Amino acid sequence: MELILTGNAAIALAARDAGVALGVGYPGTPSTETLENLARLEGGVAQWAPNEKVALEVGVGVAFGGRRALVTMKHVGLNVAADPLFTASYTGVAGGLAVLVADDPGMHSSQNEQDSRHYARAAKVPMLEPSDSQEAYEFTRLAFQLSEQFDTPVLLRTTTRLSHGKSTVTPGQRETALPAPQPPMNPAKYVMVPAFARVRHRLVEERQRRVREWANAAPLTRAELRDTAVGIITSGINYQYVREVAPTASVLKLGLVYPLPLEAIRAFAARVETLYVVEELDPIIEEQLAAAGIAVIGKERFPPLGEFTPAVVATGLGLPAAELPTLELPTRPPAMCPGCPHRGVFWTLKKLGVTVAGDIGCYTLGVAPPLSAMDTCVCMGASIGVAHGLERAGINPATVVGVIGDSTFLHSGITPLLDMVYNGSRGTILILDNGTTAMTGRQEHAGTGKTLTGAEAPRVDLEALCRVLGVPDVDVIDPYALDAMEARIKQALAFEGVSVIIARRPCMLIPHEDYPAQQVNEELCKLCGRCLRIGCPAITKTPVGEGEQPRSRPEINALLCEGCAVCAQLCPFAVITNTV
Ligand SMILES: Cc1ncc(C[n+]2csc(CCOP(=O)(O)OP(=O)(O)O)c2C)c(N)n1
Repeated sequence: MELILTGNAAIALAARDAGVALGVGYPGTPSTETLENLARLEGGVAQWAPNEKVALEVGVGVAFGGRRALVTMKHVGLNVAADPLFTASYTGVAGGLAVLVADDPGMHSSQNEQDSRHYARAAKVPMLEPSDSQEAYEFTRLAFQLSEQFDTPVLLRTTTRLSHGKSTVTPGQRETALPAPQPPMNPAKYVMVPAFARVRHRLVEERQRRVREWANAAPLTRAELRDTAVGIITSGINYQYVREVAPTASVLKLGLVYPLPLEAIRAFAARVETLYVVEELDPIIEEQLAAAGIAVIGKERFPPLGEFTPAVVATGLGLPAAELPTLELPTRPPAMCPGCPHRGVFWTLKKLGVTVAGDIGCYTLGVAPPLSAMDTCVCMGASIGVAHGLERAGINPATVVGVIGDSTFLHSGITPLLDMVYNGSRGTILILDNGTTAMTGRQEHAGTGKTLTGAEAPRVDLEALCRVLGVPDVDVIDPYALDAMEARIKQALAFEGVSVIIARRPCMLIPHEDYPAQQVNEELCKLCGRCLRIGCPAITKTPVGEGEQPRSRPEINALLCEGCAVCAQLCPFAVITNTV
């Protein structure tokens, strides 16, 4: 049976077929659909964790219990999960543990483009990198086998093109004889106190040598000898680009990108005249080969940043770059949806002229014009710590607001809030509770009352949670009610302690109350343009008048308008009203 699958769907199918007891992760583009696909498969079991560290720890627990686990995350998620990863490398596993880490060269949807291959090297765990959906399927299955054979977690690295691109997959046999769970009964292996860890570290070094030896002879290290004038070492999606632009060149395709199969590489290097390494982002293979005394041409010809394309690869190889057909499309920067509950919040913060320590989610769009109301954004959860740090730097906390989404708060906002309270900081934190993880496609979380599969689940009470952390001033407001919101934020800014204001309104992409669309009274509109300054895609403008002061006539598209009436509230002439 041949299927056409994305890389993510292929990984999910492979995990199901490999008999995983659990898929667990935290959403993050481009990895997110993997668990969503797994949950939809017959026999597939998947759940969201509040963050990647917890996800990996749960996966480690499944593996310690003798069953297989797939853990999924995007590249920055591996930073969060790094702590358990490094020590799980020492403990090893019982059941197979595969950790999908999806990198995002080119930053289609990320705040940096770090190269996760560094983690394989730093944590001393094998890393597989598939080149198409068939390999995504096969390498996932292989990851579980290798994990068990070599007693190690195995990283499975994809990049956006692989995760989201589709190609054919012929699945293998589904495993039927699944092992019974077994509690861990070997403290010397699973309790990493120094005395035990020293022994385990020795085994890890020995394991590296054995995995490398295996990879030298394994079919996933594939020397394709053609014209030997040029040899190219590559992996992942770049293998496809290399084949496309240099079909006659010899290629050493690496399936295992850590540890490198040095003997196989040496043998290949000896067969070709000029040797290139084609790798996106960092010169990880190149530097290891240089250290092993294998001369290659790499980053001197290929950029160390951004996503490769066939044209980039061709140029680096000194070949003519094929012109890709270009489509004349207008640029469409991301924007908050019509009715998005975040819009009024940023309008208000801009109006108040406060410094906004932002965070990651749809609300990061608050930085974009015309709202332009965010001053910092580092990583998930950083808003609260940064607001705290600004206060410690001596900036008046009555002029600073930390803004964080509900999913992000549960991911990594609880401890920095606790830190503010514990260390006697003062400041205002806004939790934008839109009842979902909107940014990555509306995933459930511990605050939504539903699990990944949509089943009912306990819903964490954010107000109670903040109070129990010791926050003395906690309140819930409606982000559609601009005046009341402004007054409450002012009150919090004046408060001599920590305030948390939860702005609660559902995301427009999840079930929500319906409101009548708004309309502008064309005759009474004074063309002041204020309603256009909230950047609502439902409000279009037509240029009117000529001369020195061209004006724009706003018009509300009734099909797009969600009726939030934020525009109506800020119209100074009250000419925006309900359509019904
Ligand atoms: C460590 C890490 N994991 C995952 C992501 C991907 N990601 C970015 S924002 C976000 C959550 C956004 O949800 P929420 O905070 O509720 O804000 P919303 O988008 O709903 O406004 C996720 C999962 C990331 N950037 N970093």
